Amino acid sequence: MLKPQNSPTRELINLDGLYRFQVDHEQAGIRDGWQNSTLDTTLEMGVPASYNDVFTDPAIREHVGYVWYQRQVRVPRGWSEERIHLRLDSATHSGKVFVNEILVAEHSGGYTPFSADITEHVTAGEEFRLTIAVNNELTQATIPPGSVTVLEDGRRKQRYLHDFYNYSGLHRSVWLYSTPTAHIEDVTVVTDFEGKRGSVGYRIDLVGGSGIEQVTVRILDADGNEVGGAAGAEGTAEIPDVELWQPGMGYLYTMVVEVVEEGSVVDSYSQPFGVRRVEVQGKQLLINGEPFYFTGFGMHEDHVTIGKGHSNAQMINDFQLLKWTGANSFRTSHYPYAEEVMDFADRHGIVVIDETAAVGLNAAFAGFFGEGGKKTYAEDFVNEETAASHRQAITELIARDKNHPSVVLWSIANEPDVTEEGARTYFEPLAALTRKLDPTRPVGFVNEVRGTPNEDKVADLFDVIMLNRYYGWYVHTGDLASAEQALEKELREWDQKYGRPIIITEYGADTLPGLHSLYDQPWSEEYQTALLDMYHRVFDRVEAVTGEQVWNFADFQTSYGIIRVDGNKKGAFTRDRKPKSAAHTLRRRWTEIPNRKPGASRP
Ligand code: GCB
Repeated sequence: MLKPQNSPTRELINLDGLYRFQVDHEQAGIRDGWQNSTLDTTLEMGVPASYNDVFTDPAIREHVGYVWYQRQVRVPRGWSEERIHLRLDSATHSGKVFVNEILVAEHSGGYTPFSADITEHVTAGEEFRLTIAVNNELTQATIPPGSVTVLEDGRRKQRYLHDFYNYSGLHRSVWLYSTPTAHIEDVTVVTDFEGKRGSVGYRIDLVGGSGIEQVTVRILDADGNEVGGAAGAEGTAEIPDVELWQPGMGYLYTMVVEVVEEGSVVDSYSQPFGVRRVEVQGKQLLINGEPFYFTGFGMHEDHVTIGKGHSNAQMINDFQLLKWTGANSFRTSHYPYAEEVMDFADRHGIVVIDETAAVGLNAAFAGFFGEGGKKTYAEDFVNEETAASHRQAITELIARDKNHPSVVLWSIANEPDVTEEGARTYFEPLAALTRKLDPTRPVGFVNEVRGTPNEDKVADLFDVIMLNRYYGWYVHTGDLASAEQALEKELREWDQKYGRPIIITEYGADTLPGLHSLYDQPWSEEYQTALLDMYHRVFDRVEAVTGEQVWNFADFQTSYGIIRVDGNKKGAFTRDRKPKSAAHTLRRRWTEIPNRKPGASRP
């Protein structure tokens, strides 16, 4: 799915800013057609942002159901010959979009974009009323799943089995844009290279034309010089003296796609891309033929006040801190991040493990909350409806992110149950779908502690082993010697059984900044550091470990719970991005080992 842009044939208007905002406490809005008139509210809300922490009223913060956003939008007067589209970069978790009284788009899945062609419903030069109803309910039919219960007093409660707060609203930008009638609908770029020669396979999908258009592509280097080109909707362009996209050096080319009809350009779109190759060979993940060692974090889109709202300034600050630690990568735990984040990673050579929002598909976590004995793959939990949403989540993630060179690996789920028989039936088709949609990147999922090499039923379906392990925290708490033995034993078992790359996608300890101890005392800054050091010793001994991503980059908000004190505190940075001691420890290690495992020989 193309990101909207200004081009010689397209115009783009950003619709962020203040919206009228109404919380649908009585669940009346859809029934009563709130889109048909001005919302009956004095509240206003900024877009993009989560609304939860913005207001003082707990009934808004914990609201389960629809909230409504509304504003007037004027269509530029010059757009009378154009197709006119609305695009929402996300609506968490589902959205209905109305132009005046008319429903023009509906989408579920809170972290991927959707759009509507609204040409028939608006007039160039005139205003329309844009109303967006956003629903934050999670059910067993959504990704991530959850359940809504109605309490005796009528309050509705949202339950979910993942460890981050259910921030809701319009977290990303809203756009109005124009395209010509015959226009480029999609661009797919697949790159490779041989020696100094780069090859750029491409496919252009067109819509709305007469079928007699011609397509040309021109490849521009980072300085804007034309270095290659091709004609036709599908083909391969060559770059003679190619500059590769490398970890730490995000060299980007631009593919300028033009649709020509009777000698004139009717549509033009510029797609940035990088030339690089990713493959798994034995126990290594290779980028451009060289073994890559991941350092970095599982992250969250999470900030004070704006929650999961995208902010360019916060994004730059987070990337600055990543760089300061020496990290070369991150995982988009546990959902696709804003496209601005992916573009930044492309430009700066940061390697990304790109994850769907399939988190919490695991009844064992309900046991953690006192509801033991449930099965995951069952009619009342992860069922065919969940699978359908999961297929949609994978499809939309790849459609959105396929052209990002920074993405080297798809993670199709975080910590699903992989011990029940049903896991294989569930995951086999999903792994196959991911490979079919993108044959060029390795595929994995992130495994939780109960899915040991003996218990796990699905690891062989994937290219890499990604493990979240909490030896020294949830098990062997405060006993790093036992934790060290247990960790090494398990990693060696994985290595022996599969001989595939192992990426440790989570390890860490909750830590209260300012708490110090001479002993191995959980929650102290010393313990967090000692635990990380212990993991690093083990990683350096086990050859198959090809990456370390600490949980988490920064402290983040969660739902209330007795094991969370104002959120999860496993950050190397506090929620307001101050370094804990651990951040300095990581910086010392990672700045010493850019992209390569300690002790690994250079080719
Ligand atoms: C995990 C989850 C992550 C949690 C983390 C924790 O395994 O993947 O979402 O936040 O553990 O801190 O418990």
